[in-house]
Amino acid sequence: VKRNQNEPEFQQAVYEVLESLQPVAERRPDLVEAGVFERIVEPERGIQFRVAWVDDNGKVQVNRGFRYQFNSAIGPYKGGIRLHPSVCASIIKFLGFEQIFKNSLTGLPIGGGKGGSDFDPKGKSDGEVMRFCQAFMTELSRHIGADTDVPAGDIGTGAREIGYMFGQYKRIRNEYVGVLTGKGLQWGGSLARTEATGYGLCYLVDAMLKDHGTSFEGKKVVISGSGNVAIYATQKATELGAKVIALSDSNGYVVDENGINLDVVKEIKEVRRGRIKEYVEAVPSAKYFEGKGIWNVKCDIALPCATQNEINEEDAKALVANGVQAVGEGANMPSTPEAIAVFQGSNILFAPAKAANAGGVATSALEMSQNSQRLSWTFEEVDSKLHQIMVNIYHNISSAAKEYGCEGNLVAGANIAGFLKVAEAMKAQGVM
Ligand code: AKG
Repeated sequence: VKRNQNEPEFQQAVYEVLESLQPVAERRPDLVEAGVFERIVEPERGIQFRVAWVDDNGKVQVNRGFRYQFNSAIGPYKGGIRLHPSVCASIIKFLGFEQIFKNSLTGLPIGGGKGGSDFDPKGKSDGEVMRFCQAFMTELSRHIGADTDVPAGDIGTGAREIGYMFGQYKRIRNEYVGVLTGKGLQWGGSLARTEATGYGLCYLVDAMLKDHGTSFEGKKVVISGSGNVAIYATQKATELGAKVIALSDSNGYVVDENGINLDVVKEIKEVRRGRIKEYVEAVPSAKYFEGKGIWNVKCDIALPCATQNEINEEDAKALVANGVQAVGEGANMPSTPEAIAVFQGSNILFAPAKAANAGGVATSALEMSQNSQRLSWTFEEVDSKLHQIMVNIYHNISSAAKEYGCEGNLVAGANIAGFLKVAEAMKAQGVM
């Protein structure tokens, strides 16, 4: 604890995991003896570096870059790059730590890592974004590789940023390899990667609902965020028979009781790079509300897809009071520990992020496989593998919870199932 005093997000993530691993420590003294619990909370390597670039006015700008290579016991480090002004060591370490368990749950051979920078792409020109990405990759390229560490997108890093980073890696290393995922379809990307996190979230929540004799059919859904995860969760939930009635961004939220029109959202977010309040210009019957408050909108299913700690205790109580039946986390760690306690004390179905949003990284691993084969699979092939992976994750975490005496607690189930695979590998590979 002393070691990470100024890292509250990282401590929060570690506490949650270690708490649920208590029954594993009791049943597996061999893992305790192998020091797995102490070792897994310490990143194998953390890199912090200066990213200097020149803005459109000719002024030198300096940002801070990070890559935490957390755990490589079951495969090359894998995880996204977050570009957001809030990025600091604590946030990248919490994300990298969570990534270990999430990646393990996919059943695919990927270790855990995460990177980012406090650079804010909002309001920057294409040229500025390109110069930043090139400067960022100039340093990062020394530390990553197709068999070493394979970054991808996250908040603030989409197809455009991955393109500039891939171009710079190729220029520096003179290698055309699958060193990043989330690439464009013409240059090594996988079909369905864009949709994967949002689709995967709905596939897992659907499996959870079905296991409890219900489904998305006829349900009202509130989704926070309006980025990639939120957009494709909206699409899949709608396809599965639900009506998505609200989306948000960091300024406010929009409520459309007729069901969100995704074409309008895609035009705003993907083409104009605008704000969600612009939705009401195209759909005047919808309402826009400034500020936080989306969790007061009455719904059957809530899918937080914005960012960490976006649902606090009060928000969770409001959701429960309004009769929410299920919550599935599309963002990383969107519920505070107090909010999770409210959900777990209320008998609602709760799917934690490590399991629920694993579809993105799972499909990234499928992109890596296609790159290694130098082949591209069809959309249907990738989507059906993704679907199967998400259903398997649900059943694995649900069984792990049962086996370790906490039936129905999917937070514990995800942590236990994700941990065991990595822990066995760490023990087998010796102390390091
Ligand atoms: C996440 O799952 O949060 C990621 O950052 C995964 C990104 C990827 O490697 O596809």
